[in-house]
Amino acid sequence: MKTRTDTLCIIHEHPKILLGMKKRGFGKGKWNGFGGKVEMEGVEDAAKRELMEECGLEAKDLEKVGILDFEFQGNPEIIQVHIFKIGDYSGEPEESEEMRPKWFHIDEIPFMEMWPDDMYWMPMFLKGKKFKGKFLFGEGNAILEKELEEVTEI
Ligand code: 6OG
Repeated sequence: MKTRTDTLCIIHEHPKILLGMKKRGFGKGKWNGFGGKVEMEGVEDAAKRELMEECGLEAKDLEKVGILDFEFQGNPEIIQVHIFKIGDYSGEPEESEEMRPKWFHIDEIPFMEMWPDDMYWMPMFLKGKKFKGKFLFGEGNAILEKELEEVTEI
């Protein structure tokens, strides 16, 4: 199995979170945090770069809160997503070619239009917990297997 590393940044300004509607590519039509593939750089630098590219915000303070491994049945590549909470940032969210940002109240997170794993780890994220996990997806992105645990260190 090959592993690819991705980042995912979520801004939590209680009681709202900032998500973006993915307009193209992998996950098109879903609300998600901002992120993408790590290139020739550190994971944190990649997270900052993707946040800037996708919604024009400069992350001032990032905290890694989760690592999730995603496997799709029949695909030999594991996507390891490093999830960051952005505590402080500068700028105003702006639409890009890839994402249309929108604030959601935490009671109105559109889980039905998000990756199906999100409803499991988002409550941990919102409570300020750290977590690690692994999801196996099958046909129609149905979750076939899941492991998710709260951790103290990432
Ligand atoms: P590009 O490859 O388009 O970035 N990502 C996932 N996010 C969630 N919530 N669940 C998943 O379950 C995901 N798989 C990938 C990582 C893809 C973006 O999508 C995230 C990246 O931020 C399967 O550059």
